[in-house]
Amino acid sequence: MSYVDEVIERVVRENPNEPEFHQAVKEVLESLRVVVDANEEKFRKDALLERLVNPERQFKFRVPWVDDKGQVQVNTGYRVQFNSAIGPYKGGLRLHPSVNLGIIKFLGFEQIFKNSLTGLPIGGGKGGSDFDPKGKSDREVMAFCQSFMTELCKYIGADTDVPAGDIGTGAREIGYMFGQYKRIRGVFEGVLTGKGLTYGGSLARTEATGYGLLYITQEMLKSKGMSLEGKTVVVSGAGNVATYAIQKAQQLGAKVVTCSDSTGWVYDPDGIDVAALKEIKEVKRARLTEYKNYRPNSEYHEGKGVWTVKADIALPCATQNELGIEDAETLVANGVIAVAEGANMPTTMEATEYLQKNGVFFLPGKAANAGGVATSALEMSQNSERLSWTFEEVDSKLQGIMINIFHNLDDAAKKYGFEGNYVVGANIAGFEKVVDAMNAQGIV
Ligand code: NDP
Ligand code: 2IT
Repeated sequence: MSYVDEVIERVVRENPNEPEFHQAVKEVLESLRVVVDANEEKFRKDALLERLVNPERQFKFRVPWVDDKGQVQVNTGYRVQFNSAIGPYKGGLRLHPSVNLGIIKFLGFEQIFKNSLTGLPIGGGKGGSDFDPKGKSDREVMAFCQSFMTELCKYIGADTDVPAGDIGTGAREIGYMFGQYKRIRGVFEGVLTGKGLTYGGSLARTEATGYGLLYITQEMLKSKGMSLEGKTVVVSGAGNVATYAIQKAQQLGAKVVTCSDSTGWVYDPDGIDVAALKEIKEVKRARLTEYKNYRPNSEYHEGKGVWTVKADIALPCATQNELGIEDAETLVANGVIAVAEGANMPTTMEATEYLQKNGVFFLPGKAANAGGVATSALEMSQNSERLSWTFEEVDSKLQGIMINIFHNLDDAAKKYGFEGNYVVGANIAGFEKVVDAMNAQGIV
């Protein structure tokens, strides 16, 4: 059996009930076959892949807090410090009822390669909790965040591990967590990114993931002699990534006709109104059912459906495995040109392969959504030098980073004989730097 197959089998055996983690590992290791097979004995002797798929350490902890009725609630907190070969652990905190260790491990594993692709010195990590911020009062969210940080603060620090936002963790949650960290540890340092602008946050971090997604999509289209101008785009999600992806797509001349949340989706033939979306989601924290009040010409539908709308470009920006084989078939039948992942692993492996086989340009999340973490790393730089850069300065660095990422994937894919396969390109390009650093640092 090949070394890659042995390691995949071992991951499945040793990490039962973690299907998302298995999926992420399989996707990466399948792509690396061409690199590993060429030097199999050395990789096997060094147990390089076993070291890559086993987190350096992981924490699981109790998070007790008191709700508004005086009832004590208990959630579970996680932080997985996956790989620090190229820098301090870096990655978001997800607050969603579906969170479990397997989900955090899949996200942490992806983060290793994503962070490497940014070209910046950040290792891979991820954390979160099964706490659901939806429907909670501000006081309840604060109580949870303070309790969560009371434990997490023992394991993180500006030079050790720097968490940030993800699903359910936005500016409000980061603020409460930062306040508690500072109170307990007594240091004002860049221990979290995505901070408010008055206490060390970076301009353009809020926009960065969505903007970066469009910068790399634009660069890919440019390499094919195309552009976003005049294209119809379907987006899923209505959170941080989706909102700013829609905004930048519109600025670049495309028309975005859909968005969605976990209960339903919106079709707006005139193009999504970003101001309305922000007011509903960022200010009112309400459901998309409200969108029709702002745009009478739009349609609201319960359940899933954005991939049934005919479009040139599809941008999944909600959550993992939200675009399956049937969705891929519909998109292809409707003539989609490109799919770029704003979310982490939103496309199933079967759907990805189908899209690629049918000539759809496919940009994987670890490259396409890397603008968020890249800008987090720029926030860390600003915190270290105790300066704040202008919006234009950060945004132009972000553009440069995304353009570079595209060419790195493209070159890596070509070099190994997989021209146009950006999944293979991303995994190999991300892996090469991490492996080089791991080899240089010995068996640790
Ligand atoms: P938000 O919490 O801001 O928004 C998430 C959106 O996705 C909401 O509209 C939410 O709907 C929807 N959603 C979440 N879970 C589900 C689900 N299980 N089923 C259907 N819809 C769902 O999160 P972000 O925008 O920050 O994150 C979106 C994706 O992008 C995630 O995969 C995240 O890991 C990834 N990402 C985020 C980055 C960032 O900087 N924030 C950076 C890189 C990747 P509802 O409100 O109804 O739950
Ligand atoms: O998935 C991701 O890259 C994020 N949620 C952002 C991580 C970060 O540290 O900014």
